[in-house]
Amino acid sequence: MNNLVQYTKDNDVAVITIDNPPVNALSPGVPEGIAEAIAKVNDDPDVKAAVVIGAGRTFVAGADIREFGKLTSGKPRGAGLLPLLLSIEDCKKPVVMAIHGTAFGGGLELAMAGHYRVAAADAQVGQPEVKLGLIPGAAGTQRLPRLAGVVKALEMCSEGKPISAAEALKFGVIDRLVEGDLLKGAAAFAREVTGKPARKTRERSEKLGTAGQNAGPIESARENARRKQRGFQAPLAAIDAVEAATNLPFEEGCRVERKLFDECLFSDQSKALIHVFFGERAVAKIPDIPKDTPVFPIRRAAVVGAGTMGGGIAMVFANADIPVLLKEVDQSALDQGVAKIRKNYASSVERGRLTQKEMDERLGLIIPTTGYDKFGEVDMVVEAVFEGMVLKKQVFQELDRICKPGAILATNTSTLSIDTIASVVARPDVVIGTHFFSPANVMRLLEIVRGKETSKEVIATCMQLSRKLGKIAVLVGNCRGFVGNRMFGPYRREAQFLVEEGASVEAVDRALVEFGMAMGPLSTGDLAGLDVGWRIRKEYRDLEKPGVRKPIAEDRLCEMGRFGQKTQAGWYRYDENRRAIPDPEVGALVRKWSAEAGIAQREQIAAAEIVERCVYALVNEGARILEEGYALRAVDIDMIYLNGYGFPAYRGGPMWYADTVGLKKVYERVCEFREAHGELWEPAPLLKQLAVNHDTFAHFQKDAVTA
Ligand code: 3H9
Repeated sequence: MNNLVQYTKDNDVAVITIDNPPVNALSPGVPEGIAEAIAKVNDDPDVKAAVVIGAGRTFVAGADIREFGKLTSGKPRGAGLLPLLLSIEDCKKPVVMAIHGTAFGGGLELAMAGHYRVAAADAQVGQPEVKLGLIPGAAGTQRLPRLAGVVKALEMCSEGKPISAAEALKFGVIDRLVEGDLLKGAAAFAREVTGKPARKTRERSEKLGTAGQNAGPIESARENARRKQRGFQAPLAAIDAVEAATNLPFEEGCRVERKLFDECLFSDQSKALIHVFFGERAVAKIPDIPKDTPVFPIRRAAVVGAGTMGGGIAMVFANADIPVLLKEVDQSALDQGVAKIRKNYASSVERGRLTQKEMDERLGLIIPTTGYDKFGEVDMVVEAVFEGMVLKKQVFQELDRICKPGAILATNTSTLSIDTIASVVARPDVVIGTHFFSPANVMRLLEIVRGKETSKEVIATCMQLSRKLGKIAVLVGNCRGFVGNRMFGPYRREAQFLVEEGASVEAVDRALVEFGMAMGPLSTGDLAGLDVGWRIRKEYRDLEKPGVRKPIAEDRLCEMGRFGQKTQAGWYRYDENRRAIPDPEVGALVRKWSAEAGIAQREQIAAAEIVERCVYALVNEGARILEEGYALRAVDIDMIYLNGYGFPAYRGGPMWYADTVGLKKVYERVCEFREAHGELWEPAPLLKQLAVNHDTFAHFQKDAVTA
């Protein structure tokens, strides 16, 4: 036996322990070790049954995802595990799978090859492969419908969400919940079933249904996948594979699954989604802030400002079971803020996402106040007042006076300098940016902004806290717009230029939605409120370079009071349900303004050019940010765009996407745009350098973020 799989005996029960930390992935050596152990079970006359269990925190979390990255050819894969699973099912003695933690992907496939499955109450099982752009590749799509039924298997394989042990029991995926010691319970179960005929999952058919019964659920699964996971290929492939289980014998179904699995494995989508899986974990690793940096406990928090952002942030703390003070200047604004929070929670209760009891508990953790009296007790404050430096400075001076030593003083500013804010306090080392995205209680992204004086402990604390808050935190530097909004500027600028050059508003939005963006750039402006950018532009007008083209239409729309959804008119008109209606008046106005400004009109602007103009503008600015060190790695930028700006996960993020296109090609196109549209398209030196060296953004990394 190798050291990844141990074989021991508990009297007449063999115990096969998989020990491949941290998550017992099926790395090379693990399947071989299990196969050897099963052979021993067959050969040992004293052994009557076997238990397979995971060492450490979990059963098996699936195939080793790192191995997928090493595969380069189109040679069929996945076949390796199948013979092992057949040999387990063919074992002459009952094999009981004992599940704790997570039996995911190949882990659940392994478990389903056992004759029985028992699980700890807090265990979870699932086929999350679609989240990696894959489908189950070791007969998961064939065995799961035989155990759980076609409808449940369709859902689990195409959506990738795990189910709890209790639900798994209900659907027949597991046979018993074990209380107390899992191994003891599993061994006792194994003795109970010893001598009884053990059923092979692959030979079951009672839950497979008839063609007539399955047609509806399969079609509605496809419809759901197209709607809810627009643009993702793997969910549809997973449904095809489950369908094969319903109309083909097991072995043939496995062949269909393997073919689909291989197609997915070598797709750009899967490579992008695996990049996202590791990316979400990579952003937590900051080279100059080691893992053992001390962190402060955040037991109580406070939020200043009960507007949309402040209220959302207070909910984030309450959702993580952290009591939070919510402060507003006067009672009526406070009441309004609290009413909005209550309404948000109530709508979650209505939709069945929260129980009334949970809502009450969470509301109970939010303590409304109009004064700073209790601020001396909190470990962290997030300021979320109106975006103006004078006001922010006043708030921070107040916080400096009242908060206890060591309390973190965070600002939710999206545009102002952290260092200027920090300059008014006597303890700038505890000042940090925590830039939440709206709606704060929904969006996963949190930009953590490092000021010049921010201490490593404060950064480490915020990064760790973000996990508890259910956020993906990315450390960024203190430049204007930080990372996300700084890149969004050129992206939206190009969208507007395109309209001013003759593309319709709808054509620009449609091209980017078809590319995979959650929303088109012009619709996004309408949603956020066009007046927000308008006000900021007015404030920064003196920074504008004379003679450089700038968008004209959006300011004019604002001058007309067209602020977007909130005024029922912006780039589009909106009905009372906030549904967008194309507005020919906008087209006519923009044509007029463009003519006055002497902007040449083009007959036709292809969707591909619209995408290139907008997305390469993101990439070019991203390259500058990387070079200047305001983001540590390209993957950090990617995670910001996926979690805060609706960039399609199956394209991996803007920088990954550019690597996929090829930086030489991107650079050449940027140069063409420079020729056609002027200096705004000056290629970032880093883009040029990497393109010339046939390199990628993925290889580029800074040692520390520029503060
Ligand atoms: C599959 O199974 C295909 C099959 O059909 C078979 C085909 C033939 N491989 O997330 P954490 C690493 S596809 C390699 O921070 P948690 C992870 O990167 C697979 N590494 O912990 C991290 O490393 P680091 C289907 C893996 O407690 C460390 O382990 N399975 C794998 O928050 C700790 O992870 C999945 O998609 C892996 N499979 O969450 C499950 N899994 O410390 C993917 C984790 O260097 N995994 N690592 O950053 C998960 O969902 C979560 O990791 C899990 C634990 C819930 C298990």
